[in-house]
Amino acid sequence: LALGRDMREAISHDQFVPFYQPKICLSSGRIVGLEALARWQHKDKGILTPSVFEAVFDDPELAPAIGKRLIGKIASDMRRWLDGGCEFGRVAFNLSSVEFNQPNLADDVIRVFNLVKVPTDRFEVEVTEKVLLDGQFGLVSHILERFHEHDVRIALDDFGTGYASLIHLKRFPVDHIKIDRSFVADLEHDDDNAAIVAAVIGLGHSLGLHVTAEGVETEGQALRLRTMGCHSAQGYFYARPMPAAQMTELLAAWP
Ligand code: G
Ligand code: G
Ligand code: NA
Ligand code: MN
Repeated sequence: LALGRDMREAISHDQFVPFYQPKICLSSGRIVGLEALARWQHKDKGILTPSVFEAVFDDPELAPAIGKRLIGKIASDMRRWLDGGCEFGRVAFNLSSVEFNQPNLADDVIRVFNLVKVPTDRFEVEVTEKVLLDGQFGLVSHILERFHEHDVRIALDDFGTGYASLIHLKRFPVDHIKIDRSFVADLEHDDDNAAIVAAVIGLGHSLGLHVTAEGVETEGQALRLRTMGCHSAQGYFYARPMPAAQMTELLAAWP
């Protein structure tokens, strides 16, 4: 990966931080979890989204190091929330394909959780179908099983956009499917999207999986999803991804 000076500095000065977006239970309205999303705290340009640095998550040298440092920060934020009596549910973090080239990934990450004394069942790993397909089957399933043994939940992200091989739901220890936001957009006016969302929710129910809708931007979408039996929702309608300090305030103020 050819890096500009800015990016090299971002890595050496550890300028990547987790932002958090809440996930809301559609029947109770409560926050049941958060997704951690990486941001670059640029010295002049302010907060930058992965659109300008996503390539680092595909780099075999950089991704493991940056990923682990982010996970360390996530675990510390959670420790602080636990100490403050702040209920946040479960926190999900994303892992890319190249991060799965590390046979000890799960054990390394779990060691970090243990170090800060945050229970492992407070975490969730989000992977896309790309991760399941790119990686060596034996290695990826070993790592996911290892997480799973420690009650770290496994979510299949962007569900429906990849190869939609339902076989993934059988071959890997998936607990949770996240319906991609492209199907949630226009849910109220596009019958095809509504049919796809309904089918995925039905699939989730049949297989005993938790189902989250991503990219919920309107109250209409949220109501429709609730009627359809979707468990939880995430999106701008509720909140945008925000820094840990702001999330502390949101958690305290949420009804
Ligand atoms: O956060 P949005 O806010 O812009 O995220 C864009 C993309 O970057 C998403 O597909 C998300 O999965 C990915 N992403 C965000 N944070 C991380 C991270 O910490 N690790 C990995 N591997 N991907 C991430
Ligand atoms: O990991 P994943 O690809 O699912 O990352 C989620 C992405 O979706 C992030 O870039 C996040 O900032 C973005 N996002 C979260 N909520 C919404 C939303 O309501 N609308 C849109 N357009 N994007 C969202
Ligand atoms: Na994700
Ligand atoms: Mn997604």
